[in-house]
Amino acid sequence: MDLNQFETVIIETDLLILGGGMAACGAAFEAAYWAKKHNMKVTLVDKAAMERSGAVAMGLSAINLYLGLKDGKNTVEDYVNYVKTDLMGIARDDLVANIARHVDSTVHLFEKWGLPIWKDENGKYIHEGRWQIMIHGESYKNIVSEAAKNALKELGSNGQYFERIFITEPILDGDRCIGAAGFSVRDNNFYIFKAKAVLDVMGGAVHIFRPRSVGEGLGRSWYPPFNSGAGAYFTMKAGAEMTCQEVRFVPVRFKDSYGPVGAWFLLFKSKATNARGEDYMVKRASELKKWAPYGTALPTPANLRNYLMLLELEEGNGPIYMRTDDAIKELVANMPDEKDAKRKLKELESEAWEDFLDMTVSQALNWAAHNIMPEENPSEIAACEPYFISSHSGASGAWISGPKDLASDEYFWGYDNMTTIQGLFAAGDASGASSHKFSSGSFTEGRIAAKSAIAFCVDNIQEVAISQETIEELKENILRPLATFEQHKDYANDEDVNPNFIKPKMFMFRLQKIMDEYAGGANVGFKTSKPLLEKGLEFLQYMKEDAVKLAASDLNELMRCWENIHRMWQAESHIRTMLFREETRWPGYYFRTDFPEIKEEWKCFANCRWNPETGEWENYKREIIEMNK
Ligand code: SFD
Ligand code: AMP
Repeated sequence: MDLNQFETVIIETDLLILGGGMAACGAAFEAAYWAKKHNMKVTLVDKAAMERSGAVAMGLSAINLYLGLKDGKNTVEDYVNYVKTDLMGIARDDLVANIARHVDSTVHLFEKWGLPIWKDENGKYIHEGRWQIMIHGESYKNIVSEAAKNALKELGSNGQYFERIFITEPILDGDRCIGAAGFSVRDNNFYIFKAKAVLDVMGGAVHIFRPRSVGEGLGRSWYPPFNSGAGAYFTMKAGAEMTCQEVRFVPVRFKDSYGPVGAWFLLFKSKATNARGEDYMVKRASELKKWAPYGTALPTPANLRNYLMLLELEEGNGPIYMRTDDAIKELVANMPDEKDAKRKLKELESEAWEDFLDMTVSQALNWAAHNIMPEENPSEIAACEPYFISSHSGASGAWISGPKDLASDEYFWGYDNMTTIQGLFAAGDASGASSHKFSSGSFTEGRIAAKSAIAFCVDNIQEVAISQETIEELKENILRPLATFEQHKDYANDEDVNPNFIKPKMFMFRLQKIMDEYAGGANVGFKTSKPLLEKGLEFLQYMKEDAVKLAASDLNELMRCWENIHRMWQAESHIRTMLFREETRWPGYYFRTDFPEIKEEWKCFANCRWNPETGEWENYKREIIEMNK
């Protein structure tokens, strides 16, 4: 590929929204309202097509965050306590509460835009659990992205969105973020986006750890493989403070195809057992006392539910089963007559299949392929490989300012959701320490962040400037893998094996092997220790040296190269923060064999920062402060 063919396109805007997922759609919707008032430009950039990009690509079968504040059953404080307990005491009350107090209105908007929400005979939402409501959500992302696009279109020439442009790097002016660089994955265009405020909503990180599915199902993962760590990389590379980079999420899912378990546990009241039919949550209840007060609270935190299951597997009591058959029998047994029981059985069968068809189609195929009928057979469940996703039950992401009325002075620095870099905002999976926001909360947080980012633009109206030298430097660096391939491709007769370069797929396998074996991946039972982490870090340094030799034969591979560099940074911050926290706090997510207990002195945030001036990492503790009430 001739690099001289690459055009440099410069786009100028006020607010730049990076990503096109749930948080980005919320941001675009809200930003359009405030931009109209202040005559501001809003530009959104997604690496894929918004209609099906991000985690909600396949759809969802539930909205996991809805408080129903009007009904008076739940309060914002209840939700804050739930989230904090689930994360073993580590959460920012102010951030969780800010989302929780606004989320209901988001859900009502989704319904207005056409999302079908399950209702009972009185027209009330059907709850899966206390905070979760059921939806017919196969087209969830289409509905939400259409509303976001419409909002931008209403701004006329002040609103635009770009699809299939991959963002690689932040652009800085001192301690302020003034834009981003990227490239089109469809044509030879290199992009510079100049902005007064930048909102990073580029999602979580998948395929950093070796997945359970390798050759036979490579690419199959619970969270979308195309969320490859850009969210965290962007803020880290800008020099922003990060939080909870050690808090990965290990979900338990139906084995091999990663089907969701929430509806089974909460809606169908199913139990999970070992191969002997023993309910490990009952059998091992005494283990939970070691992790008090969180272990003895209800519901049991997700990582501890995992942990009890992992103990069963260690003792050789697998496979672990979701007892779908027993759950359905139990629900039907409560019906007064046979006709009702038959109708109920049909209804439950259809709900069970829809749960997968709405959000994890391959799990339905897996059932069909293995002759599984949920009303007749139990199904295997298993702990997945770890993911970085702060919107579900993980917490990693940027350290952001809270809302003025709820945040303590230490947690507030002028604008909601602004990172420690001026003009750089984060939300959804890209912001940390406010878990359990899910799809509705991420959209809501995007709204909060966008409103605040527009306020930043209003307060900082002067134009920003990016020098030609910076642009040329970025272009050369970002397109380097294409140049490397071009230069050396004829040295060997196999494109993938060449001593002069490394292809992104090999690079990814190498990263995943390090993370799996040294940083507590699925294949070592999520266990690690100081010597293992230090060895992993050593191997990561060699990878960093080799990263300059990444090679791409086309635009798609160029994207793969950068995805893996982003992953590598997330991996390094993860290892460093696990090393820093000398305790085991989330035993079902990772277990430090050298520090096997939870410790009061570590009831704090473990934050980190990559210093762009020195190129060194810093780790430090931050206090957990309750919100102002
Ligand atoms: O079953 C770049 N989620 C669930 N949420 C719920 O409310 N209910 C559920 O039922 C949920 N479950 C679930 C969920 C997700 C998945 C995959 C499954 C099941 C199978 C979680 C939500 O989906 C999640 O919380 C939100 O989507 C998070 O929102 P956000 O905006 O932080 O991330 P995103 O939607 O993935 O969007 C990311 C965007 O960034 C783009 N992007 N753009 C440009 N340049 C780059 N370099 C980029 N890198 C990424 C992406 O294209 C995307 O647009 S259940 O488990 O509980
Ligand atoms: P999941 O399908 O595991 O992503 O779960 C969907 C929702 O149900 C999330 O809010 C989970 O925290 C919650 N959940 C799943 N399983 C359980 C359980 N056994 N007990 C309590 N909450 C659960």
